Amino acid sequence: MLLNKCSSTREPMETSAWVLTSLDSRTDKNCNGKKCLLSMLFINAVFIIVFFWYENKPIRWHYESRLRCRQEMLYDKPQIFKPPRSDVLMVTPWLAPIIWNGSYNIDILNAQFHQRNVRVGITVFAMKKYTVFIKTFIETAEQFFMVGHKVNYYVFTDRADDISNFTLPEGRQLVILEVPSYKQWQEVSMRRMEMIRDKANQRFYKEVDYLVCVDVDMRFSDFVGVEILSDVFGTIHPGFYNAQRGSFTYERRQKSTAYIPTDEGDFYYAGGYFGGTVEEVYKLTNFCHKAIMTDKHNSIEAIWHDESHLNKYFLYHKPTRILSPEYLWDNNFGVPQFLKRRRFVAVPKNHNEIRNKRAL
Ligand code: 4GW
Ligand code: MN
Repeated sequence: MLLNKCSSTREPMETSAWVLTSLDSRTDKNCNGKKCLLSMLFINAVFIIVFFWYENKPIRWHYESRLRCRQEMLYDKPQIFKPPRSDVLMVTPWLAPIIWNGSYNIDILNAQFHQRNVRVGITVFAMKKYTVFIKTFIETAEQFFMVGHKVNYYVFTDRADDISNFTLPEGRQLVILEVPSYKQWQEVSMRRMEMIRDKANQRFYKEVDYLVCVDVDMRFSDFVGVEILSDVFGTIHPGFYNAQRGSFTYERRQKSTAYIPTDEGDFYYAGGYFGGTVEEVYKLTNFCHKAIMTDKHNSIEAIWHDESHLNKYFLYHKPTRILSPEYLWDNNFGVPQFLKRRRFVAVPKNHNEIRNKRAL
């Protein structure tokens, strides 16, 4: 029936008519066998090409809308016998992931965090002369930090006038928090715990979901995204990633609340990079501040100040995610083979100029 219809149809149906005629011609005694086979092959090829073109066209042309509508994403299947990195430790004995380049798919993570409409606060202290670091810090963060997500920069300072205005895109804002300064630099560093704790309790919990608490004398030089976010995270100090327990510069005097015996400890965490949910950061900073105050009362100051107390906290409240030294690097340590990215790097500072007594 179709054949009849096609035969009587003019140009538009010519191909189908030809196809069906060819199929039919298999029974035709006059049909040349080779010709018949070639036509069959040709038809198959056309079908295959059309099929793949049709299948792939919407993926390439409407990839984004498909992602949105069908929550679909194309990526390589994880391979059970092919870990993405075999040169570094990717999980702790308490099953917290250690974040290295190549160990995660940022598209999957971004989709998850966008679904939750996550807001991230980044706290930074620019007290006294350290306001000079703010410009580079924010400019590089705008390029690399949590790109595409909602971000609040919380800048704690005693010199609000020294902080220039930044034009930030929608969803990102700068909040200047004026706070009192302290005479001693050790106190400036340690009081960060108290100030973060207080603001977490007063306002951060209303404005953001996660907090990232970092040093200001730094620049972003590669992407830092939602892969770092977890209940509570710490960062491996770039000077101690391969050190023995005994050489970690933990507080070793029993008189201090930050004391850690030589046969304990997992990593040496950096004081200048931790974070988590607002609630977890509240718990962490509250713990450290109270410990700092107890030490003060007992006339002892931990060897590396707030960093010593942070290390004590993480020993008994294990982080749920750990950032590799990619997230906190100092070029004075060179560029070892395992370090595929340097995402957040110390800005060299002229200690005399930035820290001299008259400036404080
Ligand atoms: C010595 O004279 C000083 S001043 C040591 C730290 C100082 C300081 C630190 C300061 O005058 N103002 C200030 O805002 N800070 C904050 O504490 C700033 O956010 C800085 O990144 C953080 C830790 O100090 P740091 O970066 O100098 O510490 P390191 O050298 O261990 O990264
Ligand atoms: Mn620093």
